[in-house]
Amino acid sequence: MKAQSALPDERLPELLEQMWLIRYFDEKIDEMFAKGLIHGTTHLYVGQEAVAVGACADLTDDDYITSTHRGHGHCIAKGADVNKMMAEILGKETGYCKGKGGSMHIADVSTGNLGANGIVGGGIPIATGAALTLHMQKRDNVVLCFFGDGAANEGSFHESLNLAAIWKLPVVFICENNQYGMSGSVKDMFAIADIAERGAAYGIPGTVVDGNDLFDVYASVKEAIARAKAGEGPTLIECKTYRWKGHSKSDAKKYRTREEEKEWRAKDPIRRLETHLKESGQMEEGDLRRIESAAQQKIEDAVKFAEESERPNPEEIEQDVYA
Ligand SMILES: Cc1ncc(C[n+]2csc(CCOP(=O)(O)OP(=O)(O)O)c2C)c(N)n1
Repeated sequence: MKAQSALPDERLPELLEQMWLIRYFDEKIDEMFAKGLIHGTTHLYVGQEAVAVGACADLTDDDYITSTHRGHGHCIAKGADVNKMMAEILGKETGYCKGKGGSMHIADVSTGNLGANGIVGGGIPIATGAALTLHMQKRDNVVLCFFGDGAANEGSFHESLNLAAIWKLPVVFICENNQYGMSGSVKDMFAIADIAERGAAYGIPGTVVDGNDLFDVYASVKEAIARAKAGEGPTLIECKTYRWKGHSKSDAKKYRTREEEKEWRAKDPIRRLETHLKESGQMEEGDLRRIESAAQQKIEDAVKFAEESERPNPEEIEQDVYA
C-alpha cells in the first residue's frame, strides 16, 4: 500500500461504526423476514462490509455510486438515513420511495446514491452515463460502480468498460466477488483466475483486493479515484469477499459447504478491523463494544421509527411508480 493512500487513524472509529450499522441492519432484516414482517425478497450484505465502507470513505455528496440488488451496505456507507431505509423495506410512507419500492429500489439522490438495481449488471451502464455527465460538465467528481461477480458476465459490463475506457471517464468499477452468483460458483463461471484480468481487454488497470480488509479496499479505491480525477480514466477493482447469508430469502445454500462458510467467517472484516485497533493500541475492548452497541441501538431505533410510521395511502398507489 502506498503511504499517501493509507487510511488516517482518526477515521477508524467512524468507519467501524458504519460497518457495524450495516451488519446490524441486515441481521435485523433477516430476523424480521423470518418472522414474516417483510414482504417480497431481500439480499443481505453481511460479510462484505469492508468493501462498501472502504470504497465510500472519501466520497462527498457530489460523488455518485450505483448499487446492486444487494444494496443496503452501499446505501449506508454512502450516508443514507437508516430510519428511511428501514421504513422503505417495511413498506411505510416515510421510506425513501414512500414504501412502494422496497429493498431493491432504494435510491438517495441527496447523498449521491443513484440507486439499488434489480437487474444484474443494470447499474454498470448507469454509472458510465453518470461519469460521462461529470466529464462533459468538467466536474471534479467521480462515480463508484458496485456490481457482483455474476454481473461481470453480462454484456452491460463489457460495453460499459469499453466506452468508459475510450472516453477516459471518471468511474471506478468495483466488482464484489463474493464467490457466488445465485448458486453458481465463480470456479464454474469463469475460465480466468481473477475477474480483474478483464481490465486488460479494455486497456485499463485491473487490481485484485482483499475485500475483507478495510485498508486494502480503501487504498486501492483511493488510487483509482485519483486516476479518474486526473483524467486517466477508469479502473477495475476486484474485491474478493464472501456473503455469509444465502443469495436471497429462499436459499438453502446446498451449493456450498458449512466448512467453507466457517473459513470465511473467520475472516470477518469487522473483527479484523477491531483486532487492528486493539493491537495498535488505539482502542480497548470497552471502546469497541460501545461503538458496536451504538450501532445496534441506531438499528433498533430505525425499526421503531418504521413500525410507528404509516402505510402509504392506497389512493396514491400509482403515484411515483415508474414501470
Ligand atoms: C439480467 C438479470 N439476470 C438474472 C437475474 C436473476 N438474478 C438476480 S441476482 C442474480 C445473481 C447475481 O450474482 P452477482 O452479480 O455475483 O451478485 P451477488 O448476488 O453475488 O451479490 C441473478 C442471476 C436478474 N435479476 N437480472
